[in-house]
Amino acid sequence: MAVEQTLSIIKPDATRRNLTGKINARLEDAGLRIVAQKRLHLTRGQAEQFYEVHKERPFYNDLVEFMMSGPVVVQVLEGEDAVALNRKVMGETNPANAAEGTIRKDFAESIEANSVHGSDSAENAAKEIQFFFSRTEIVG
Ligand code: IDP
Ligand code: MG
Repeated sequence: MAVEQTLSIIKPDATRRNLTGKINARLEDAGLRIVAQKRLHLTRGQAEQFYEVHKERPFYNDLVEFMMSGPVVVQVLEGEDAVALNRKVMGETNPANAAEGTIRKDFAESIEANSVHGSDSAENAAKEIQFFFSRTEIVG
């Protein structure tokens, strides 16, 4: 294990319900440090590009619309094994399959409106962090 950084997004379903603080508490309680954070409204271009890997999936267009439907909070999380740890704290994509005590189990509305994004590998984390943050915005 090593200290890693990962990209997290608090999605529009969660900002709409004023859950930013509750979700941040879950992340911090798990040992992740929020070393960068900003609230923004994704443009269509940003949402399309961020989820480009899913372009051929049937849910892509709806996902892009959903991610533009309200503000998001993008953040860089740092900690031991941060990529895998964040995925564990988030829970499965479909809240119906998510373990007890995970963010998605407790807060997600649906498989689409599932409250949080987290990078799925160290390689993708590096790309996704760069997509939203400059180096000077990340303060460890
Ligand atoms: P992940 O967020 O758990 O990594 P991915 O498979 O990468 O899941 O999917 C990206 C996002 O696309 C999900 O978080 C969710 O918002 C949405 N999504 C995934 N699968 C479905 C689906 O079957 N129907 C609708 N939306 C989906
Ligand atoms: Mg994913």
